[in-house]
Amino acid sequence: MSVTFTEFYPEVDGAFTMQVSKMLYSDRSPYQKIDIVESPQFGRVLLLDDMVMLTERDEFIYHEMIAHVPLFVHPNPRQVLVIGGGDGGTVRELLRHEIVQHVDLVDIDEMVTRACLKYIPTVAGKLLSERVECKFQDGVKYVKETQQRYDIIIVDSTDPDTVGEGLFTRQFYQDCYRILNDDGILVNQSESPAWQPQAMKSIIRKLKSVFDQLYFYQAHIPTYPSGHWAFGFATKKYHPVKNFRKERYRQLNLPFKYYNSDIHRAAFALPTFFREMIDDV
Ligand code: AG3
Repeated sequence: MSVTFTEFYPEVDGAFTMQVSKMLYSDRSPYQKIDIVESPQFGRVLLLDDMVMLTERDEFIYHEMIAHVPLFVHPNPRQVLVIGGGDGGTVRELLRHEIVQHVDLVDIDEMVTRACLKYIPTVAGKLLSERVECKFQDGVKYVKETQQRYDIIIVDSTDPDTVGEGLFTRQFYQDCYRILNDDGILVNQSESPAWQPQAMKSIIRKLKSVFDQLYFYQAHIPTYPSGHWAFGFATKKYHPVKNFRKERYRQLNLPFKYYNSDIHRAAFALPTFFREMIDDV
């Protein structure tokens, strides 16, 4: 007998199925259903409301791309805010840069972090670092009320039709703009341009109306819907490619598995249908 997990993709009436060898954790928080399973091919897998958030096999792609792209553009990224990202993967990548002094992680669901620390420590372990403060509260409220200022904000959320809904609103982006320094950068996970054009367009419209400059970049993440994934790169000042910090990149010489200087540039080269979506809005 074989046990499987299936994520359904309502946008395309399709699905992705993987074999599961063990159920490690299953619970319901006040916000969502949380499962961690083990799969022979994908390693440990975090599911929220039956959607794949990460697999040990390919999480490096998403986490390297959401973290290193803005970090290698900002000249002096000292204070970083992560909204969502309670699994810790984004924080792990951020901390590889010594220049980052402090990371605030604001995630509404402490149970996700507890479960990941226990069952996926390869991803979550760095949340215990001294350079990190975890604040388990609503990110929407946090950005509205905080007096802190940040160089970079990374929105590492779930899909828009979940507990993460508020992280896709114009008001939220406005509050992020307010708490970013004058040369700040916001990066957010922006769903799949291939299969979620409506969600994508709504993100484009709102970010465009708030930020001075807006760009998108993409990565290939096999275990997310369609595998074609986008990130918004909204800035007050810097250009994602012209302001790439080549020197710091060379000096740090970090071993990456997906990210590199060619990918940094190439990720901003978009297919025509995606470019048109951005231009048309
Ligand atoms: N956050 C984005 C996951 C979106 C995946 N959507 C889906 N499977 N329907 C990932 C969190 C990792 N830190």
